[in-house]
Amino acid sequence: MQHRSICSLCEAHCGVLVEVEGDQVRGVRGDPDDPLSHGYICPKGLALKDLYDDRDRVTQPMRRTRSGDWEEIGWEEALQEAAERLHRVRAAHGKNALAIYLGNPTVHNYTATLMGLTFLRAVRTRSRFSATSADQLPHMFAALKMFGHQLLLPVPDLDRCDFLVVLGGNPCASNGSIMTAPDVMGRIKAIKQRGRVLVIDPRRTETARLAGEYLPILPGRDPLLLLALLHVMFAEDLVDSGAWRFYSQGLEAVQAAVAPWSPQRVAGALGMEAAAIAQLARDFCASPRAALYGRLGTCTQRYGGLNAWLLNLINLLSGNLDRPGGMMFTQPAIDLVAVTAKMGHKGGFARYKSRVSGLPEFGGELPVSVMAEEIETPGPGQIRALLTVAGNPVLSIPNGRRLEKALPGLDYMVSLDHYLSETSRHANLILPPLATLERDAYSLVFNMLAVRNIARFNNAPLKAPEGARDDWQTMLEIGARMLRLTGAEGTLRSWGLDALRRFGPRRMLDVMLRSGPYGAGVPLLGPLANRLRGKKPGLSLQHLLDNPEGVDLGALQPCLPERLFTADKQIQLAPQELLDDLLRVPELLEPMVAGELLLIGRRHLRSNNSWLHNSVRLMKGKPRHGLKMHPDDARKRGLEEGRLVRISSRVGSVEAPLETDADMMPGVVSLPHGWGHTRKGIRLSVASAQPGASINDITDEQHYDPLTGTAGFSGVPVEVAGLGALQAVEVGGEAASKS
Ligand SMILES: Nc1nc2c(c(=O)[nH]1)N[C@H]1C(S)=C(S)[C@@H](COP(=O)(O)OP(=O)(O)OC[C@H]3O[C@@H](n4cnc5c(=O)[nH]c(N)nc54)[C@H](O)[C@@H]3O)O[C@H]1N2
Ligand SMILES: Nc1nc2c(c(=O)[nH]1)N[C@H]1C(S)=C(S)[C@@H](COP(=O)(O)OP(=O)(O)OC[C@H]3O[C@@H](n4cnc5c(=O)[nH]c(N)nc54)[C@H](O)[C@@H]3O)O[C@H]1N2
Ligand code: SF4
Ligand SMILES: [Mo]
Repeated sequence: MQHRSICSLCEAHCGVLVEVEGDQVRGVRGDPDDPLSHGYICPKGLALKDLYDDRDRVTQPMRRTRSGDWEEIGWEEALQEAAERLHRVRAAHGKNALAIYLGNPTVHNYTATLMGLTFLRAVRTRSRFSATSADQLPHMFAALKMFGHQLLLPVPDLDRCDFLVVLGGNPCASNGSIMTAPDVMGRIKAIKQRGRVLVIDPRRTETARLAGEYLPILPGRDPLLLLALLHVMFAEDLVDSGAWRFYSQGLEAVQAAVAPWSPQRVAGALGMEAAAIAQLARDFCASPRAALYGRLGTCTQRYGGLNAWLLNLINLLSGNLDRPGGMMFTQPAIDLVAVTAKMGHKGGFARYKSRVSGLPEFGGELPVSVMAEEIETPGPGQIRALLTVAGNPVLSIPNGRRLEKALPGLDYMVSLDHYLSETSRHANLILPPLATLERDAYSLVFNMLAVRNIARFNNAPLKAPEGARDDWQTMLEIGARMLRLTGAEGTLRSWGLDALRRFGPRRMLDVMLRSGPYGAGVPLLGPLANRLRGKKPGLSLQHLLDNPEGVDLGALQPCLPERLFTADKQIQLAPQELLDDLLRVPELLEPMVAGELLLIGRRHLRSNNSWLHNSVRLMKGKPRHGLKMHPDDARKRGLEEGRLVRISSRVGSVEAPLETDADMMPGVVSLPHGWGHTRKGIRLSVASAQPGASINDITDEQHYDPLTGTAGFSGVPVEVAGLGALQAVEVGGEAASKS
C-alpha cells in the first residue's frame, strides 16, 4: 500500500510516498503531487525507513537500575514514577527546580508543538530551555522589537527573487532554514538563470559553489559588513523612498548609527575589499527583487541580535521587505502568529534574568549557555530535576562536557527520546515517542516559514503498536498526574489537561484550520455560507484529508502594515537596546591574534544535528567529521592531511582527522556538530562505529551574545596541534555489517 506523508527531518518538510506492506516499510520516495516539493527528497528522506527499522530504537519505557543497566517497564508504572519524582522535587525545592529542555524535533511534530505549549504552561517553571537559544533566537528578538511579534519572521521569496544574497547559511547542505523550500538547489539554480546569487561565508560552501559568486568573511564580524552596507545606502542616497510607509520614526537614528562605519574603515577587519562592499550595496538597491537572507551563521555568534536587526533594516530600507521577490511574510492556514497574539503571547524579553550569570529570558526561556551552571550552583532555584523532550543537549549546547558532568548531580531526570543517547543515558527513565511514520503529519510551524503558502495533512502511514504513546500524550499525562499531587487547585487544573488529551490534537487542528484565514468556518454553517456566496470550499481537516497531496494557497502576498503587531502599526526602526549594543562593535576592528584560529561549524546533507548517525545508508562514504583547515594554515603548523590533530579551546580539547581544504578562509577551521558518539553507555551501534568528536566539547558557554543570550558557536578561538596517527579514510565494512 502506498501512503502519502511528510518527511519532517529538516525544515523542508517534503511530501513523501511511503510504500508499506503489513508493518514493513518497503520504500520512501518523493511525492510528485506535493505543491511545494514536487517530488523532491534528499538522502535523509529515504532514511525514514532506517529510523523505523532501527534495532537500537527504544520502543518501551526503560528505567535505569542501581547497577546502571536498563530494564523495560510498563507505561502506567513509568508515568506514575515520573510524575511522583518530579513532583517531589518541586514540592521540596520550588517550581524552578524542575528544568525542561525542548529539543529541535518537537517543532517538527505538530502534536508536540501544540500540546507541548499547554504542558509548559501547566508546569510553570522559569527553568525552561530549548534549541531556540542555540539557533534562531536573534531573528525572533529582532521580530519582536521591530514588528511586535516574535514569530513574525520574514522569509526570502525564492521563486520570484532575482538577486539572492546568502549570509551565514548553507542551504545546499541544510535544505534551508527559516525558509521552507524543498529542492532549494533547484530553486537557487532558477534564480541564477533569472539573475544572481551571492554567498558570503567564512567557507566557500556547497551553496557558494552553486551560486558562483562568493565573498569570504571572518566569523563573528558580520555587523561590520551590515553596518557598512547601510552606510553606503545613506551616503549614496540609495534608501528606498517607498519603504517610509511602514515607519514614521527612527530613520535619523539609524543614519547616525551607521555613519561611522564606512566600507574603508571595516574592509581590513572583515578580510574584504572596500570597493566590493560598496558595489554590493549599490547592486542590491538597484535590483527590483532582491533578498538578503541571513541565517544560522549570523545568529550563533557574539553579535546575533545586532545582525538580525541590521539584516531587517537592509531589506526594509532597500525596499525589499514585504515586496514580491524580496523578504516576505507568510499567511499560513493556521496562523500561529495571530493565534498566539490573541492569547496575549507575542513574546517577551528580559522579564527576568538567569540566577547565576544574569542572562535574559526570551519568550519564557533561559539560554542553553547557562543550563549547566544552573544545575551546578547551589541556592534557591537550583535545578534539581530535568525533563528533556526530543533533545540531546550533551552534544548540542556549548561546552556539552560541562553539562555532562552536571547531569549525574540531579535528583531525577526523564528523557523523552527513541534512543539511548549521549543525553538520555543520564536519565532515570527513558520514555519513547512513536516513530515518525506512526504519526499524522501537518507542518504547523514550517507552513509558517514556507516560501509559498500551502497546507497538507496526512494520516500516519503505519499503525502505532498497542499502548504506545507519543510525546504529546506523555507530556500531558505526566503534567496531569503531577498537578493532581499538588492538591485541590492542581487537581482542578489536571482535569483541563485530561480534557485536552481526550479532545486530541487532530480535532484541535480542525478547529484551527476552520477558524483560520482560509477556513471553512464552523461545521455545516461555514461550508453552506461559502456555497451560498459562491466561494471555494474553505479549509478543514476533512478538506485536507480529501486532498492528501496538499492544497496550494498561492504565492506570498504583501501584508504590511496590517500584519504588524506593534502598538502604532509601524515598524520600529531603532529600538534602544539595539542602538546601545552598537557600542560593542569597535572591538571587531581589532586584528586577529597571531597564531589563533577561529572555529566554525558545518552541516552535511546526509546528517541531521545529533541523531541521524545510526543509519548505515546515511553513514556510507568518506568520513564527514574531520577538521577542515586552509592548506596554508596546515603548512604553517606542519600538519598533514588525514592525520589526527588536537583542537583546543578555553574549555577543553578534542581530536579529529585533518582535512586540508582551500575552500576554508585562512585563519578559520571547521568541525561539524552532532558527533561525539564515544560516550560509554549509549545504544547507537552504527553511530558508535564512526563516532567523530563533538565540537561542543570545545565550544565555550561563555562565548555568547550578551544582548540576547544566544550561544556563540561561531568564532570560538582555538589552537590546533598535530598528534601523529593516520586515520582510516573510508567507512569500514564493520559499521555496515552491524546493521
Ligand atoms: N543536512 C542537515 N540539514 C539540516 C540540519 C542538519 O544538521 N543537517 N539542521 C537543521 C537545523 S536545526 C538548522 S537550524 C538549519 C540551519 O541551516 P543553515 O542556516 O543553512 O545552517 P548551516 O548549514 O550550519 O550554515 C551556516 C553557515 O554559516 C557559516 N558561518 C559560520 N560562522 C559564521 C559567521 O560568523 N558569519 C557568517 N556570515 N557565516 C558564518 C558557516 O560556514 C555555514 O556555511 O539546518 C537544518 N537542516
Ligand atoms: N556547535 C554547534 N552546536 C549546535 C549547532 C551548530 O550549528 N553548531 N546547531 C544548533 C541547532 S540549530 C539546533 S536546532 C540544536 C539541535 O539540538 P537538539 O535540540 O539537542 O536536537 P537534536 O540534536 O536534533 O536531537 C534530537 C534528539 O531527539 C530525539 N528525537 C528525534 N525525534 C524525536 C521525537 O519525535 N520525539 C522524541 N521524544 N525524541 C526524538 C533524537 O533521538 C535525539 O536524541 O543544536 C544546536 N547545536
Ligand atoms: S530535504 Fe528535509 S524534509 Fe526533504 S526529504 Fe530531505 S530531510 Fe526530509
Ligand atoms: Mo536548528
